Amino acid sequence: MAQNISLTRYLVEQQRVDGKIPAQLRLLLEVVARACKSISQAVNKGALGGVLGSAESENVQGEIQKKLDIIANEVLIEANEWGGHLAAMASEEMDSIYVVPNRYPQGEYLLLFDPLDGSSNIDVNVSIGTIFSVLLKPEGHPGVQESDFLQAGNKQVAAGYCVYGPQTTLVLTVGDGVAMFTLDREQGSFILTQENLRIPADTKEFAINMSNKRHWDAPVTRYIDECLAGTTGPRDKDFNMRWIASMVTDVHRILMRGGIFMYPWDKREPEKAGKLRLMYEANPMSWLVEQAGGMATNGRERILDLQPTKLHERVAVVLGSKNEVERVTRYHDPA
Ligand code: AHM
Ligand code: MG
Repeated sequence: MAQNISLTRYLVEQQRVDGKIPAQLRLLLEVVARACKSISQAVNKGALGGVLGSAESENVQGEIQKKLDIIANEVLIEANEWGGHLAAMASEEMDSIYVVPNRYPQGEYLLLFDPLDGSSNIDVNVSIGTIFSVLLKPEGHPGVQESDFLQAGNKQVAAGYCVYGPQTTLVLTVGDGVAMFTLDREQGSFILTQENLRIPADTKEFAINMSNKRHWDAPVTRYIDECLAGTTGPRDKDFNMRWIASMVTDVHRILMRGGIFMYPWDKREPEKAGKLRLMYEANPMSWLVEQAGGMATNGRERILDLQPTKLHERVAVVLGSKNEVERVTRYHDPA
């Protein structure tokens, strides 16, 4: 790999070589990356920047918002609204869509994001992140409405996330594999540090919130019990467990070294399909995982083929190393 390839150069070269990235999309991705740099700075300042703690407000899903949830949301909106590349945005932290104001030109893309994923980790200095997904606004009518966003994940034109951890790392796909960039704080730019990320098909590491075990459905309990039995059980190998409670960080680990991540449906709120959001979390992460050779289902179906019926829809998530995700999916629906 050539040395010191910035995100800008990477995107320009992708645009030039095979035309995969139209100019507006390139601008969009650069603007999102710039916003992530600002969020990273706010995260780094922590208590010194007065950004920790609760904002004492609730989002549309009834979750208490942290100050950083709101700051990250505002940073993403302010960075993206004026460039002419977007028609509208939707966020986990906003009740309804945000249409680009009339004073700015309207573009053809729709941007969706979870501005600060892993909110419960903000105040305890554990890695958190931003997740984003890009769609094209459907043609055929002027303006933009909420139904324009209700597209299956297989329609995404770009997806990625930025982890604010020991390093700030941006991971991106435009449907041609997965590339990773690390923020060089001295240069102030994201530098390409790995291309063509691959998730091994097999793994010995699972990620699930074990404290919910008594609420799970039988197939999930069966899978985890078999992992826990280790060399004395049917899997004939010992498993390791990790649960960071920031999906972005758990998925990043899986992209780096394999593993399986699950946030399944459970009996606590049976009317909800799952905890995680389809449009802001599951779809972008599922596409990244598939682009790296992994697999993502809701236990039964491929996540990317699910037709959303509402913006803040929730979904059960099983993703990561292909052979393990296949196994969990098989346990849900034995042939
Ligand atoms: P958030 O977007 O409000 O932070 O919620 C999503 C997070 C995921 O990042 C993580 O996998 C999960 O919620 C953790 O949930 P729990 O605290 O139930 O383990
Ligand atoms: Mg989240």
